[in-house]
Amino acid sequence: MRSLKNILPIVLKNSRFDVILSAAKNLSIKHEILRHFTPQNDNSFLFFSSLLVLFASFSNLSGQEQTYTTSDGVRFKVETVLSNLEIPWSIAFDKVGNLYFTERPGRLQVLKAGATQPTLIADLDQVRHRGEGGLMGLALHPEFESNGLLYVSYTFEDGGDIANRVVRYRLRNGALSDFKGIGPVLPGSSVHNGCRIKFGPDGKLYVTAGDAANRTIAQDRNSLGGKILRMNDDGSVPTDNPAAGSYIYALGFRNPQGIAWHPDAKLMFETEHGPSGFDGPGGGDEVNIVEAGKNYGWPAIHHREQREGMESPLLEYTPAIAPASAAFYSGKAFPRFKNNFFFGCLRGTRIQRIVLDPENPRSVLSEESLLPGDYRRIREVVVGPDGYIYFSTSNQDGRARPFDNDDRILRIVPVK
Ligand SMILES: [Ca+2]
Repeated sequence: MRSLKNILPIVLKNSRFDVILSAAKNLSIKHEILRHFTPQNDNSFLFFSSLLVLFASFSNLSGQEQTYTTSDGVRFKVETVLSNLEIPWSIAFDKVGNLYFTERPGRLQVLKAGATQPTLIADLDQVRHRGEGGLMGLALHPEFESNGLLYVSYTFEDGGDIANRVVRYRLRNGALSDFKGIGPVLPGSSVHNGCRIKFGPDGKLYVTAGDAANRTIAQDRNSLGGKILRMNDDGSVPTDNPAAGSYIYALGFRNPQGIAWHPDAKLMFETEHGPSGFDGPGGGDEVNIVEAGKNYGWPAIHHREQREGMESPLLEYTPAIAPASAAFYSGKAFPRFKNNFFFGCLRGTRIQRIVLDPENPRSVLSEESLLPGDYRRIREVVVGPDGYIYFSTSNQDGRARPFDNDDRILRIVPVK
């Protein structure tokens, strides 16, 4: 149950029915509000809803947060880790539990293990934060604890052009040094910048590149837009990539925002946004299993369309839910989540949980929506070394009404 502390200021500051109803989403009083009042600005509504919130809160004086239960009986609650952030885009943990994160305007911060407030590492002034672009991806080198190598991806102005790139720094004593561009400069735009970066189980760096709102480049093997790229940790082309001398690992993507590997099968799962009207019929958000050299169709095929030589998605969502991340569960805190696939949804305002067949990870057994609407736009989802599921909100991006303490990084923790 959302606490009085969170709800009451919203009730007292807003006379708008939809705002109060949204704040009261998890409370049993929501039904009471709907039963007694119709959507109009009226003082009696404000007064009575305040009383109802007070009443509901008194029944929860223990201070416990709401307990949620999944369809298969897993009980959990949500804790706030950090508040008052601005579009936290990527989260990465080191092995001792320090939580590094990017904020799209350009900040790189760390929440040290055991701390309650983050420490600013850098505010990257070369980042161009406009539209959907800005400081996005973050990855720690597999040997980060010994070499301090840290990778970020961001939008910047390359001459007169908008572009994206991956860069590497060395983090030592809390400060960045040894700047190095990693791999090629990538197409950019105010939208569809890709920019998710992660090290795969093979130790290679994978980089998602969007179509930069120029859909034809996704099928053009001479462009790096609309691709998933694979590179060595120093930015060079691996000798075992699908095509000799090329960064391209797979092609035909519109705006891939999440990649993660199945812990046992080592298959790469990817989430991406489908067309949004100007470049095709709406919806068509995708989850794909991405394999070397394959073509995922954009823009030649979309939604569930099929074509020889192209891959149709494993899962497809219409209307759009705007999947924004990808994570596999491999922690100990939630045994029932083992090898489940999770991703945050912006427009879909939830975390989607995909249960795969343990005998065949290419087969979906079931899926369910967690926390629908409760935190509005959800972007990053990451499993921490403690086994808790960390996620970020994206309500300061101009596309939602933020809660008072947005944006936030939160975590899903088990309840016995
Ligand atoms: Ca596709």
